Amino acid sequence: MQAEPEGFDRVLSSMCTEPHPSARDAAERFLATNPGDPGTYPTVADLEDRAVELLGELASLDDPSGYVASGGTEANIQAVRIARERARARGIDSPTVVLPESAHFSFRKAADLLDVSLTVVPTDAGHRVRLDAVRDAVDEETALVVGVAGSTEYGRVDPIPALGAIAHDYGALFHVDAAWGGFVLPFTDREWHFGHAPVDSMTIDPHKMGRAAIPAGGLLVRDDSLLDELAVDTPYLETTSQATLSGTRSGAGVASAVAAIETLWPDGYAAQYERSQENAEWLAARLSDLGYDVVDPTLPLVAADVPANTFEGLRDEGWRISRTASGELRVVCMPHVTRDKLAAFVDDLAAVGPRTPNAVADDD
Ligand code: 0PR
Repeated sequence: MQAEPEGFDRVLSSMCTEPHPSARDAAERFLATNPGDPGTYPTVADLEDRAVELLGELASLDDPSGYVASGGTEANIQAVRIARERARARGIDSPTVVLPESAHFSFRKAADLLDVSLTVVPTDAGHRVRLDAVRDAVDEETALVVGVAGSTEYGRVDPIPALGAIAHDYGALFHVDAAWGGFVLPFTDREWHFGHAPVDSMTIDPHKMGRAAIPAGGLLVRDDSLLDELAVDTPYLETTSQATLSGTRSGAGVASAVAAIETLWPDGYAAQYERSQENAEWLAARLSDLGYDVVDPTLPLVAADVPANTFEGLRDEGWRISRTASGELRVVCMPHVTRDKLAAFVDDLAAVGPRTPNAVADDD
C-alpha cells in the first residue's frame, strides 16, 4: 500500500487532532488487544478502569463507572438506551428524549435504533438551550433530558445544573454531551462543575481534545447500576456480562487514552486550553476586523458569517473548513491549529474575500 494519510496542516474543521506522542506509542503497543474480552486481555481491561477513573477526575464526578467507547456517537446512543430501559421499568411505553437543537446528530441515530422519539427544543440567541422551552417539552413520558457542554457548531455550553433539575423533577435521567468540551471545561471560569450538577451520564471523548488516538470515546455514569441497563450475558467468555455496544474493541483507544491523560492532566491540558482559547479569540477579532459577524468563542471554536463564494475560495486555497447548518464558517481551534496557521488563513481570507461582507453576498 502506497497511500499516506493527510497531515493536519490546513485542517481547521476537525474535532480530532494529532495524538500526543505517548498516546501514539501506547496505541501501537496495545493494537492487538481487546478490552471486550477482559478474561483474555486483563492488562488492557485494567487500563480501561484507569481510563474511567481519570475521566471521572476530569469531570469532577466521584467514583464514576463507564467505559471507553468507539466515540461520542456510541456513548450518546448508550446513554439514550440506559434512559429508555429506566423509563420502561417505570411503565413508560413511548419514551421521549428532550434535547436542544444544538445536540449532535448522533442522537438521531439513537432515536432510530432505539425506537424513542426526540423532542427538539430551540436555542436562544446565544446558541444555548431555552430553559422555558425545555420546561414546556418535558412530561411524564420523558426518559432523558440532554444538555450539551461544548456544542459541535458553536462550542456553547447549556445551563447544566438547571437542566438537570428539570429532568429530575419529572423522574427523567439527565445526560450531558461533553464529547468535545469535556477536556477544556475544567479550565474555564464556571460557577458549576459536574460534581455539583445532577448529571446521570456523560459523554467525554479522549479522541477529541484529549489527544488520544481514534477510537477513544468515553461514557461515564454516576451510578454503577445505570450500566446494568446495558449489560447482556456473555456465556462463553470468562466474564459474565458486557455493557458495551461493540463486542471486539480496540485496545489502542483505551491504552492511548490512559497514556494521553496521565501525561497531560492537568497541566498539559490547561496549557493546551489557554493556547487554543487565545487563538480562538485572536481569530474572532481578526474576522471581526475584516467586517464579518462573529459568534464569540466561549470555548475554542469560532463561527463567522462568511459568504459562500469566500468559503469556496478558501477551500480552493487548500483550507479544510466546514460550515454550520446555517452556513457560517466554523473553525475548531484544536491543538494542531497554531497561531501561525491562523495568521496564514486570515491572510488568505483577506485576499480571497474582502469585498463581500456578511449576508449581502450569501446567496451568490
Ligand atoms: N457529541 C458532540 C458534541 C460532537 O461534536 C460529536 C462529533 C459527537 C458527539 C460524536 O462523536 P464521534 O464522531 O466521536 O462519534 N463531532 C464532530 C462532528 O460530527 C466529529 C468530527 C470529528 C467531525 C472529526 C470531523 C472530524 O474531522 O462534526
